Amino acid sequence: MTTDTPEDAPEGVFITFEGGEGAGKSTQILRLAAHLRALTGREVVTTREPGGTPKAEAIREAVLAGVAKPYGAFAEALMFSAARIDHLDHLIRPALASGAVVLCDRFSDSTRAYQGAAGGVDEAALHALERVVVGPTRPQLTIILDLPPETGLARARQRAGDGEGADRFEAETLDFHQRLRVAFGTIAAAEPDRCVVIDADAAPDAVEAAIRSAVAVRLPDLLSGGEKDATENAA
Ligand code: T5A
Repeated sequence: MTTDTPEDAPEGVFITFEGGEGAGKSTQILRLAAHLRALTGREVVTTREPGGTPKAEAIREAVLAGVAKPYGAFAEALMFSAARIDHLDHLIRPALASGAVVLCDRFSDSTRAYQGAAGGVDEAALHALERVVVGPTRPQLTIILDLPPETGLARARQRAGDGEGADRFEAETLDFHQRLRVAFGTIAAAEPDRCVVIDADAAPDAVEAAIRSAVAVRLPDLLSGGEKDATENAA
């Protein structure tokens, strides 16, 4: 597989969305994708973790059903990593190499937060794992949707409907979800150039507006390049 960008294609842009359960990531990814397509004319690929490819989706089904839980949080980190390797090799890197904008619902910060800070796996071990699995394919921008875990869990429950039970991580204690929130805040504070925290405890339109502003500020070339392309196309 080649990771070279074809000469006539713009550089790929990798944006990840992170946060606790029911933070609104899926909702906002679709909105940002539509906005970027309309504004830039670029190919925008939306995807998720765990998942995004058939093999990674198979791992998703198993992990969220709790299959790896008895083996402990490090084993779960390995499962998420196996899914991530396939996702990177077969979807994310090829899309970036073709010049697409890739919007990914969760990525390696979720492993740091869920299996690391909240799950108790040694930070150094996860750091080494991330270095091997992710390599140089790091997001240019990570949007962290922040809200009280009680609100996010209530949203997730409402969406799932009364008939369905919580998945492997939704079923964790409130304390676990509070540790997650702190963990995402710590990640953002440690990498302020990459991460932006958005208040997700607001109406969807307000969250969308805040995300658009963050993208405009953090990735000005993405939007100005799009306007230039649109002008060129119109000429
Ligand atoms: N995981 C994942 C790990 O432990 N380690 C890892 O390395 C990785 C990659 C994935 C699980 O795997 C764990 C984390 C997760 O527990 P999932 O089902 O994909 O499982 O879980 P989430 O990513 O949390 O996805 P959710 O679908 O639960 O949440 P979203 O995508 O953040 O929220 P969304 O957009 O689906 O919205 C949820 C509901 O709220 C409403 C929506 O309409 C929807 O009904 N909503 C709002 N309501 C009010 N105000 C707003 N602003 C709203 N925005 C959305």
